[in-house]
Amino acid sequence: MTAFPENFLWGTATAAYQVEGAWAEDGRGPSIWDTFSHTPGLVAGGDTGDAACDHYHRLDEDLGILTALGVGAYRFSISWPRVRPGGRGPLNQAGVDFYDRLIDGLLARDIAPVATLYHWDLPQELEEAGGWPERDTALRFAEYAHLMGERFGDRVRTWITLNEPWCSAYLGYASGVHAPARTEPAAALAAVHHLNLGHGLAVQALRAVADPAAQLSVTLNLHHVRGVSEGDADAVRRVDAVANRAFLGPMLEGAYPDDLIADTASVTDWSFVRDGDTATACQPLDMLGVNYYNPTLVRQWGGGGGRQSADGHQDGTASPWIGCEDVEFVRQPGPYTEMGWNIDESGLTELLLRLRRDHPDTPLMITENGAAFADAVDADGRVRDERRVDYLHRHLSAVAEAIEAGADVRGYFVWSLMDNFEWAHGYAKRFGIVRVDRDTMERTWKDSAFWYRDVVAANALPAASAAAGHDG
Ligand code: PNW
Repeated sequence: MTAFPENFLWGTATAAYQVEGAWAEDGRGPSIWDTFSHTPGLVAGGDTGDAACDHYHRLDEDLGILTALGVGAYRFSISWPRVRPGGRGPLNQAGVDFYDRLIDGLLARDIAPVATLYHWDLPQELEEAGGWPERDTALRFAEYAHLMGERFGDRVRTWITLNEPWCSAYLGYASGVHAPARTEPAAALAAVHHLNLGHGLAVQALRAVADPAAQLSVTLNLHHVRGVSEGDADAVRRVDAVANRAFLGPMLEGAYPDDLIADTASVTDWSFVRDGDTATACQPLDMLGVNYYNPTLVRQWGGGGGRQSADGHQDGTASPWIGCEDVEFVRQPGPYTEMGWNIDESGLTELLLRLRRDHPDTPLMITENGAAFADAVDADGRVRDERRVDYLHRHLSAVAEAIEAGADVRGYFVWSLMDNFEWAHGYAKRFGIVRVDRDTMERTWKDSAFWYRDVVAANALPAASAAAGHDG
């Protein structure tokens, strides 16, 4: 038995576009992900989020699942284009009503709502005005944060401004594998800045209107970067700068790292950063959200015959790794999940301890961790996902180890409550602890859901030998 601290917050996570569906109902406007998924060839299998998991219409059933899991918190995101179509102008009351029902439903069941304001679904009209590379998007985001704080700030006590701005900026605007599918490195760095600025402005807006006891936070997909050998320290430094310190610097320390500015000098002069912006980005935070899936392994590119961009981008397609042209991303030893991501929980312990060292006053929360597997379904419908149980067990042990060593980790959210729209991979990649039948939308608890319910109830991990336990 590995016990967790008293009051440790156990939860599951989802995001609006990945689960809600109802993409054109009740006044919702289009987002960049509707545009992306409706463009042939961009999402595997031609999948879209039009119906997703139909969560919009199955709210009560899904609240029932959360209740039965016994979780203390549920992390969801508010769809900006559902509550404020177009990103400007009046609120869409029907959209607001949906989140009222969700929040009130959670509170009635003693489940704390953890609301993410931006999980990648930028209103399409704001992209047409330039998107995150434009400063105006940060200002519109702050307005939206203010409006949400006014509506829900009496009941939501934990807010997350942005989910994984790394993905929004670099996958959206540099490699183009996410919406809005642009491949413009300079624009991606401008997006980095306006996401940082938007975060700071949103925190200010929420502080002004939300419950004074509210916990304000941001979720980053920090990369735990390792070099193949000691000689690869500069490669590690570059990747750490563009992936981690590009956000941690302004948000937690009020400045961009000098090495990041230098490494990217051939791409941009950073003139979009105005006086006072990084001070605005650096608002006191009550918590830092960390999403962790796997570590990153790099080495100095030594091929001599040319440069290599990034993992999966050796074929001349655009890289998300700006300023890392001399870095080679090394395929790591397995085992792997269905995403091709290697399973190595030691990176999570090390990452949490690095954060404790560098930012000792900032409490941490694991806002996502989980794994995609092609789960086998028995004839009787039982889903034996022992690899997911093993993955979760390993990573929770890694969290416990970090806590033991002094990291202030307040909670853990499994990604994901249910199988959902896995962005450019569509529905083929299943991260849920609850299975969703794509034809009937029926929800079925996987073995991992029963296992997680028991972990939550015990506030402790079972001994490793019992890791694959389940209900009959
Ligand atoms: C995160 N990468 O996305 C998101 O927050 C979730 O919405 C998503 O479903 C989950 O992780 C699983 O992918 C990521 O390429 C997407 O490094 C891509 C990357 C990382 C995180």
